[in-house]
Order: sequence, then structure tokens, then C-alpha cells
Amino acid sequence: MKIGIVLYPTFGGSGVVATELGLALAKQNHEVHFITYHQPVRLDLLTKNVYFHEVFVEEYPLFHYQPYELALSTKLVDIVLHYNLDLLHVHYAIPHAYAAYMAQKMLAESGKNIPFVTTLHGTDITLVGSHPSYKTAVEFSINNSNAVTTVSDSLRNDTLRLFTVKKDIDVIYNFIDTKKYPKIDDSECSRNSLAMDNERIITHISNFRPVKRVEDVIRIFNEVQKEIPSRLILVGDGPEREKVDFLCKEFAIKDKVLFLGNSNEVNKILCYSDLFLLPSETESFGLAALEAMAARTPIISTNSGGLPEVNLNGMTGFLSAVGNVEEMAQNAIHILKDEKTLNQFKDNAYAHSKIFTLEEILPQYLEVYQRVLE
Ligand code: GMT
Repeated sequence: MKIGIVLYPTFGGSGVVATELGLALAKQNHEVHFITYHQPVRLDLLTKNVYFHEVFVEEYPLFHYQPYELALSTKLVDIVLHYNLDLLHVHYAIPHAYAAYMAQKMLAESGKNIPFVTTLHGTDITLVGSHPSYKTAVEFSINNSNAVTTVSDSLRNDTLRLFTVKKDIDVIYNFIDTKKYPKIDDSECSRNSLAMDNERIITHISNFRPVKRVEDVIRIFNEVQKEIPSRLILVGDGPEREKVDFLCKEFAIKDKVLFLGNSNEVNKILCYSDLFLLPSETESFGLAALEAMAARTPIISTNSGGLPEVNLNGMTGFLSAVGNVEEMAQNAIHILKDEKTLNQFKDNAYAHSKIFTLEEILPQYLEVYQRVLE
């Protein structure tokens, strides 16, 4: 198949999933064309069967807002015709599904029929998509996609609750390529460069947006470090970063917190970790939590959105209500207090991550592709 994948090229989970999916398809000898405004962060361009097409938005003084979806749909038409693509798979509804619909209509005028699959990732439904400024167009794009998938049951339910959907929605869970997450033993993982032998390492990875509640990460860690010698590693960057810095100063824990910024070496960082914190306000799936589990790291998270589908309470970690910092800190202490308990949670987290592997998930996308092509 010749597949066009439209995605956000940033460190966000939707871009990561779309990139990994495309790379896996290319490995199976499908021709994969990534189409977006920047080279995706996890995309190695020197990969067989992989192409990258950059969308340029021409600036003009009259434009207060640059018309990205216009440039994207024009690019889609060009690429589909030039490479004779079979289908488009767009990740994140806004504005990708809308642009794909427009491209499909324009292509039909040239006699080219192409289906498009829309994968909803979370905030395109729960936070942004249902806003009155976008809702009508998002609902239209969902209903006019040839197939729609969501990354969890919870997101499927949210989509059906927030929009009038006239289509079937397939749930296809997010996945990880486990080959990129080898079961690293402590000897390969030189954790002593980050922490003392007697210290636990706690990690948080996100885009530091308000929805991630990174201040809760600091509050939880502050309580934990009072009882258990530990260090906190923060990976990622975003608008909440400064507030987090202030809070660390206020709690006088700056020397125990390490900011690493954005990183492409998440799996290496996770191999040091004893615990992963994800106290998000809402999370359709929580890809970062799955990546942590694949690296044998238990999870302390909220119970919002799709997190209970990924993190099993009392097994792979614990779930708490949004904002219940005290309970999350107590649960973290419970996991970290002795080696036996910690190792049990680590083993459970690793075992559960195995149901979200590339090998399990890729055939499900291929099945959807076949269906829309028939
Ligand atoms: O967080 C976002 O605004 C968008 C998106 C992203 O690109 O990171 O995140 C969503 O998609 C991920 C991949 O499917 C999910 O793992 C995240 O849970 C989801 N984020 C939210 O629902 C907040």
C-alpha cells in the first residue's frame, strides 16, 4: 500500500504514535509518506520506504492567522496525485481530518478516489474539539471520515458523548515497539550518575501543559522525599515549567529535582526509573505511562480518561482522583518502601505493557485500511 500519514511532528504522543506506526508499515514494505510542517521528532529520514513532505504556509500581511489547513489540503492533493497514494491516515482531528476531507473532494474532481482514516487522540475531542469554535467542523470531519479510530474505550465514549456521531468507531490502543525498550538490567543502566545507591528515582515526562498538572508531580515528590531518599527527573518542556521551578524553590527541593528538557532518549531515561508520575487532569490513554511500563516502571496516576485501561490499580501502580496528591504520595511510598514490593510492581508493569505491543496493534490498523479500500 501507499499510505500518507498526517501528524503533528512534535514530542506529543499523537505524533509519536503516528511516526512509529508509519515506520512499522515501512518495514513491512508499504510506502509511507509523512506529511506535516516539520520533520517529526522521532523520524529517521534515511529509512527505506519512508518519505517526508513539508507543508509550507505562505505568509501574507493580510493574514492574522496563517491558513495551515489550506496549505495542508493543497499539499495532500499534490502528494496523492504525484505518488498515486492509496489512502490517507490522519492523526488528531484538528485540522487534519478537515484538511483530508477537503483534499478528498478536490481529488475526486481529478478522478482520483482516496479514502481517509481519522485517529482521534484525546484533546482533539476532550479539550479543544468540543469547544464551540471548532465543534461543528470536528463533528463533520468525524462523520465524513471513511473510518474513525480512538486510542482507548474511554476516548470512544467521550467522542460519542460530546458529538453526534453517525459512524462506527474502532478502538485501537496505542502501542510501543518493544524492541526499543529492552529489559535493561541495573548493570547496563548507570543510575549512579543520577542518584546515590540508596535513592529511588522518580520520573515524569510530559509537554508541561496545564492538563498534565505538573505542580502535582512536585507536590507528590515533596511528600515522598520526606520519607524515602529519592530524586525526581523531569523530562519535557512547556508552559508550566516556570511554575514548577518556583514550587521546587518553595519546597527547597531544587537539589533533588533534575530538569532534562525535551529528549529523544526516553527509553534510556526510563531505565533508571523506579516510579513514574502522571497526575493528569485528563488523559485519553497516557502513552508516556505505557513507555514507562515497558521499561519496568510502575505508575502513580489519576483515574481520569483512559488511564485505568493502561495502569491497573494495585497491580502496575495505583490510580487516584484528580488532585488527590496526598493519596498519590502515600501510594508512591507504599511502592517504593521495600525492594520486594517495588520489584513486584515493576514486574507487573512490564508484563502488562506486553498487551500494547506493535505486533498486537499493527494488524488492527491494517484491517481498517483494508476495509476502507474495499
Ligand atoms: O495532549 C495532547 O494535546 C494531544 C496528544 C499528544 O499529541 O500528545 O495527546 C493525546 O494523545 C496521546 C497519544 O494517543 C495520548 O497518549 C494522550 O493521553 C493524549 N492526551 C490527552 O488526552 C491529554
